[in-house]
Amino acid sequence: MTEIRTQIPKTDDQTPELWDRALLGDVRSIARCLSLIEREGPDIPDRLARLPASSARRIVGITGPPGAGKSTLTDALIAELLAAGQRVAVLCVDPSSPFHHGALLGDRIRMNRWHDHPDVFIRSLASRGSLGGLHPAIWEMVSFLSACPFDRIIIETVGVGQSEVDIAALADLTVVVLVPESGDEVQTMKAGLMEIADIFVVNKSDRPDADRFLRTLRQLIPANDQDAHDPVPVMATVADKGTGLKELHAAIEAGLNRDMRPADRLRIWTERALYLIRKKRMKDLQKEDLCASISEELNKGAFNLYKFIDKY
Ligand SMILES: Nc1nc2c(ncn2[C@@H]2O[C@H](COP(=O)(O)OP(=O)(O)OP(=O)(O)O)[C@@H](O)[C@H]2O)c(=O)[nH]1
Ligand SMILES: [Mg+2]
Repeated sequence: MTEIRTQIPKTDDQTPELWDRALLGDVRSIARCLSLIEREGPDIPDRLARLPASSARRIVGITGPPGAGKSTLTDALIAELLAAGQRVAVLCVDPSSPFHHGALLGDRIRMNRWHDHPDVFIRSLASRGSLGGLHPAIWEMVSFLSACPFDRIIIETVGVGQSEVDIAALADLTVVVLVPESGDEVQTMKAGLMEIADIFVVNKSDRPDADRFLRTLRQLIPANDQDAHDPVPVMATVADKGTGLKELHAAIEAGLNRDMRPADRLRIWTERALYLIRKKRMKDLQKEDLCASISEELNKGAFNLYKFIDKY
C-alpha cells in the first residue's frame, strides 16, 4: 500500500540558520519566520521558548473605529520613528469580513512607500472571525518581532468587538484613535475603551467640530487616576498632513519610557499568559469532532451538557 503524505519540502525555510538570520534583522528571513509562525507549526512554541528574553517596552497598539485614519497615522508615525533613527515593524490586522477588504488594500497602498526601506517591516494579517478578533498567532508573532532588532513594533487593529481589549493586553502602550464624528461612540463608549487608552488621538482634526469633540473627550477623562498618574493625553492630529505627529511620537516615547507600575506589569503579563493558556487548551478542540461526539450522545438519549464537557 502506498502511503500518501503531504509533506512540506525541507527547504531553507526549516533551517535553524533562517531563525538566526531573522534575529539578526534580515528582513526576508523575518518575513519567512512570520509565515511559519502564522501557520502555527508544531515546533513553533519550542522555537519561541528559545528566543532571547526582551524586557524593553516597545509594542505600540493603535486601535479605533473603522476608517478613523489608523493606517494613515501609522504611516506618518513610521516617518517620525525613522527620523529619530528607530527601526520599526508594523502588523496591520484587518477583520476578514468583506466589508473591510478595501481597507487591506488601502493599508498596502498607504504604506507602500516603505516597501524597500531597510528599517521598516510591514505585514498585513487577516484576523479570523467577523467580530474582528485578533489573529490567533498574533502574540507569537509579536514576541518574535520583539526578539528581532526593531526599536518599535506597531500593531494596528480595528477597534470592534473584542479586539480593542485584546490589543491592550498585547501592547505595552495603546493609542485609541477617534475622529470628531465619534461623538456618539464616546457617549456610549464602553468602559473598556476608556480603560485601555494610554493616549487618545482625535484624528481628522481638520474637520468641523474637532475642537468641540476634543473638549468633550477631555472632560470625560478623569484628571488623575487613583495612583496620581498623569491624565491620559488627548492629542489632535491630521494624519494625512502629518500635523500633530511629532507631538504624538513624543507622547508615545514618554509613555514607553515611563516606569511601569508593578501592578500594571503584573496585569499585562497575566493577560498575556491567559491568552496563550486559553489558546493552548483550545488547540486540540475541533468543532467538527465536538459535533460528532454530541450527536452520538444525543442519540443515546438523556444528554447532559455538564457531564459531557467534563471530559474536556
Ligand atoms: N480629512 C482627513 N482625512 C483623513 C485623515 N487621516 C486619514 N484620512 C482619510 O481617511 C480615510 C481612512 O483612512 P485610513 O488610514 O485607511 O483609516 P483606518 O482607520 O486605517 O481604516 P480601517 O483600517 O479600514 O479601519 C482615508 O481616505 C484617509 O485619507 C485626516 O487627518 N483628515
Ligand atoms: Mg487601516
